[in-house]
This record gives sequence, C-alpha cells and structure tokens, in this order.
Amino acid sequence: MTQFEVITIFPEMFPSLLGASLLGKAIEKRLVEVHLTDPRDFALGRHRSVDDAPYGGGSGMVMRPEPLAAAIEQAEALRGSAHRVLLCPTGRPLRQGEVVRLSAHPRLLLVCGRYEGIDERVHALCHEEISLGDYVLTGGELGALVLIDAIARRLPGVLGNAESPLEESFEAGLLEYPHYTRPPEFRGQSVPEVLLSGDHERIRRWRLRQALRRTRERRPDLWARLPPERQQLADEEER
Ligand code: 4GS
Repeated sequence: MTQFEVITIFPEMFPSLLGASLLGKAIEKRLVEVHLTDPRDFALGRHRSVDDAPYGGGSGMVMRPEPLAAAIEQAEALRGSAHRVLLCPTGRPLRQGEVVRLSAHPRLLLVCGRYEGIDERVHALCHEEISLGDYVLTGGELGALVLIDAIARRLPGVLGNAESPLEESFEAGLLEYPHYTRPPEFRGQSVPEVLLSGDHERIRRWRLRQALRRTRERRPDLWARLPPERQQLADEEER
C-alpha cells in the first residue's frame, strides 16, 4: 500500500488518469491512495492569490510559500507525515532507480510547481527534488502522475499476470526485446522463426541478444553501464 499526497493548484487534472485502467483498479482495491490538497484553499486575501512577482524583478510569477506550506502541513496533519518530493526541472532526473528508491516510502507527498517557479524557501521544506526530464512543462502535475503510475505498477497485486514488473527493460538496465503477436505474417514482415519454435531456452537467449543489440545501438549511455560479460552476449552465435 502506498499513500500519495499531491499538492496542486489544479486538482482537476488528476481524476480521469487516476480512474482509468490499472491505476484505477489499484485505487479501487485500496493498493494505492491519492489525496489532493489545493494550496488555493489556504490562500488569504480577497484574490486568494498563490503567486506573486519575483523579488529582484524579471518575468513570470513565483509561487508564494505560505499557501504551499499550509497545504503540505494540513495534508500531513490529517493523514501523517510523508517523504516530501518537489517536482521541478532543477531536480534529479527521474529514472527507474529513483522509482525503486521512492517505492520504499509508505507515504509520498508530491509538490507540483507552476508559474516561473516556487519560492526557494519551499524547496527547503522538501526532502528531495525530482525532474521529469530536460524539457519544460506547464507544471509539475504530469511529473506527479508519472511518479504515481511508475510506483503503483511495482506494488504487489497491481499488474496481475498481464505484465511483469521486473522482467521489463529498465530495471535490468536494458531496452526491451521486440514483441510479436498474431498474425505470423503482416504486410510482408514475418515473425522471427525462433519465436514459433517452442524452444523456450532458445527464445530466452534470442530475446536477451536482441535487447542487448538494441541497447548498444539506441542507448549508448545504458550500454556503457553494462558489465563486459553482459555486453559480450550481444554477439553470441545462435546455437
Ligand atoms: C518540470 C519538469 C517542469 C517549469 C513548471 C517551468 C512551470 C515547469 N517539473 N519536471 N514552470 N521538467 N516544470 O518543467 O518536473
């Protein structure tokens, strides 16, 4: 069971994605809980503003610290303390290693940034910062949803038999092998003969070889981290 607290000024971005498919079932089965808290509910003043102009000048607005801190503290007061993660482009880039590490926390609080950025004093309230990647989004909400999805699918009971969480590429540091289903021939392209052979050991070795070759060709960064004895299997002869 993992509980997520999401701090967002756009809570309406969440229900449809959290309600569909495997994530929806995981929430139904209470394997995952997601609570949304809107900092605007804690904003004071006639305009309920959650942002303000940056000290020192410049373009864009900055999220004010008080409504964010009040939202974080209310969520934790109601349901318990949590590991606090700020979604922002200056964070550590999200990779499967981060997903595995964060999965160990029973409660995760995800703070979604908006506007030009968040007042630096809110960064100090969080345990760590995670970035979805080196591109600019309109806010941290998609990052929070990505984290919820990637963590949820690793929880026992979420995937069923349809997919296996560990066989998948990134946990082994490899890209996936190619997949095929019926028909055996499609627009002149045939399914590799080995997959129709019924020889499970031969299939396993072929798939590993394909995964290694694809990783070498497409992701030299991942390839460089593989131990030489794994790399060597890419050029192994078919027996
Ligand atoms: C990301 C990112 C992001 C940055 C939010 C500009 C609005 C935006 N958040 N990973 N202001 N990449 N945030 O681009 O997490």
